[in-house]
Amino acid sequence: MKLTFRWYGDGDPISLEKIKQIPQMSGIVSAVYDVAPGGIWSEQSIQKIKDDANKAGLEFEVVESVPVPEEIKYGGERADELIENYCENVRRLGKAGVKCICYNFMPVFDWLRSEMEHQNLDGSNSLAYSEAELLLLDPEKSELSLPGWDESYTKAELKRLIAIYKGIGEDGLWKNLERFLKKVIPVAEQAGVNMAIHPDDPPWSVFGLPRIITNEENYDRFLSIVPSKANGLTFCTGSLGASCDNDLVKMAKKYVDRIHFLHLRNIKITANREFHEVAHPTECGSLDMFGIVKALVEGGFDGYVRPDHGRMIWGERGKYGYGLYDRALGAAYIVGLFEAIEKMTEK
Ligand code: DNO
Repeated sequence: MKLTFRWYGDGDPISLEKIKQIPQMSGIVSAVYDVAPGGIWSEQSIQKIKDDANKAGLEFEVVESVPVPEEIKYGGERADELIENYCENVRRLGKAGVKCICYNFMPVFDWLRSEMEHQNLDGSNSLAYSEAELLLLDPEKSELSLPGWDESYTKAELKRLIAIYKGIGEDGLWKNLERFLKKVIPVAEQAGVNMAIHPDDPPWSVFGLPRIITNEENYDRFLSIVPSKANGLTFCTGSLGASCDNDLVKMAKKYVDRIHFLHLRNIKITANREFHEVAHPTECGSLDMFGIVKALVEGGFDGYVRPDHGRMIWGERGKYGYGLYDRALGAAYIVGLFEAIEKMTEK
């Protein structure tokens, strides 16, 4: 495996030098942040990320994300043109040495949470989700703003988009995903890039919006649309694990050949559809981190790994989920977990 760390570019308060000091850190996961979804990334911007990373002794082989514009997801008039732009980004990234592109196909919202600073007993805080609380914020009915999303859309835009997606439903979303994959995956193969779809977070429908990258049945369907290695997965334990119906150890074992990117984080499930994010080790939450990594190592996993969201600890303030300290602790835990399991399973 290769250990990586998400870096939000020049605006990220965490410097590349600090990231490099985390033991065994191989590279960054980043993106071009000043082009709107659907636009083409300039080769200079891509090269600059790579040069900055390399100067700090880090690689730049993973992009998270090349966002899929809404019009591709709902199948608007410009979908084909936007898919062509997407393909161009894949080509350019491949040319610059990127090996893995993470993306998602969630309508309107990416991750959803009801609280950004959930107070934990130890004085730290973390992101939390309570379905009951979130539903009170239904953008169609409420004037309150959604945590994390208040500036992304105007209320009118949001209502329009939600209505469109309700109209196309899951079937329409699958159809549009298929159209996207059939064009993008052959380009990725040519470019030497593995595409890695991120699961929906949380992995169920919210506010009546269709969500389809959610469970084993849908993974099977997704992977069979284009049965190519380049059509792969970002296995995000915290996203998939929010649903107790997902058996993550079983899924890790089953899909290991198509998992190119691993997001490791733990959550504590406190009730049905209610959880908060915790420190990475198995003991701290509801997910069997050891079992998941063991299944992957035994299956020959050789993709990229990153510690996912951390709590805010030691008084750190910063981008929710993406502070330095708890993600660095998570990285050290991940390295230990892999080292122990790899040495135990060596023939
Ligand atoms: C949140 C992340 C997601 C992820 C995208 C990938 O912190 O896990 O925003 O980057 O869903 O496209």
